[in-house]
Amino acid sequence: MTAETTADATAAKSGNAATDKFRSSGKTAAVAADVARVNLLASKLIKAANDIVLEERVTYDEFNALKAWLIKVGDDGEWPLFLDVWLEHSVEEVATDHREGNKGSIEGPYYVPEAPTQQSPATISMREDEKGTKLLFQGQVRSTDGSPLKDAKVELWHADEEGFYSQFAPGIPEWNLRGSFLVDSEGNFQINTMQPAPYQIPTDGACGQLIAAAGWHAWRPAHLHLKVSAPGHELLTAQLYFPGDVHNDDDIATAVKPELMLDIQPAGSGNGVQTTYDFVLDPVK
Ligand code: MBD
Ligand code: FE
Repeated sequence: MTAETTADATAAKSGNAATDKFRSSGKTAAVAADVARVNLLASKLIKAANDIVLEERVTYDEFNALKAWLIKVGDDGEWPLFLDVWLEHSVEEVATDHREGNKGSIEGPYYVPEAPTQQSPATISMREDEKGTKLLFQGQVRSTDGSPLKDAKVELWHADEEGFYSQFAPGIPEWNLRGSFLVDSEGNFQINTMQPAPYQIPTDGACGQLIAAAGWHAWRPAHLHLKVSAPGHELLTAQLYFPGDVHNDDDIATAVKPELMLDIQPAGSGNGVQTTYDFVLDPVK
């Protein structure tokens, strides 16, 4: 058998990897135990679905198509993808709308904790022949009062130039384009990486089937994923975007915000591009 490459990427492979990662994430322990809350939320969800059936006069054929599709979402391991693309943005909004510091965005299905840690300045782990435009990503982490956070950590993960994530597409080194970076004594970080490509969610699984059937598109604009943390501060989960990407205005995951747009400049080194973005974290109240 020959080694797998990204040409072997399928919805089921990335979906099942995302499902397995979620199962082992510890997040499943958060299942609500409060009967009143479950009653409220489950009743509202069921009522909303029934209202649609009555209002739109949904047929048995459509009901059965829904059943078949929901079964396929599970078979393809695409529940994390489906929920993160079409629902997480509202959950993120509720979770963070009290913040005075940085705007955040959704985590998405492809975060992996405990990436190798490096002291900034650093180069993220990548293949020797990693394709794409070199990107120097730098900035400072501060608290809402303006003080630099010297004990902050910047976790960065993103797709490669073909739009693939390590650990979710086959044939990519485990920690490729994933890293955890410790800032310097002034809260500054400098990370060398590669500019990611726009990302198309898998078209050959249940989510892709829905997108095609509904006449939508499957694209997210190119993005960097980040988790920025510091002692005594709320964890910031964010994404940053590149000006001019055609999908900045119609992200399938509704996760773009104007505050998350990068300012991309030619690199001082003469090779590639660079950008400076400062993060402001809210102290834990
Ligand atoms: C991604 O890369 C992503 O960031 C989200 C939110 C959903 C699917 C793929
Ligand atoms: Fe992503």
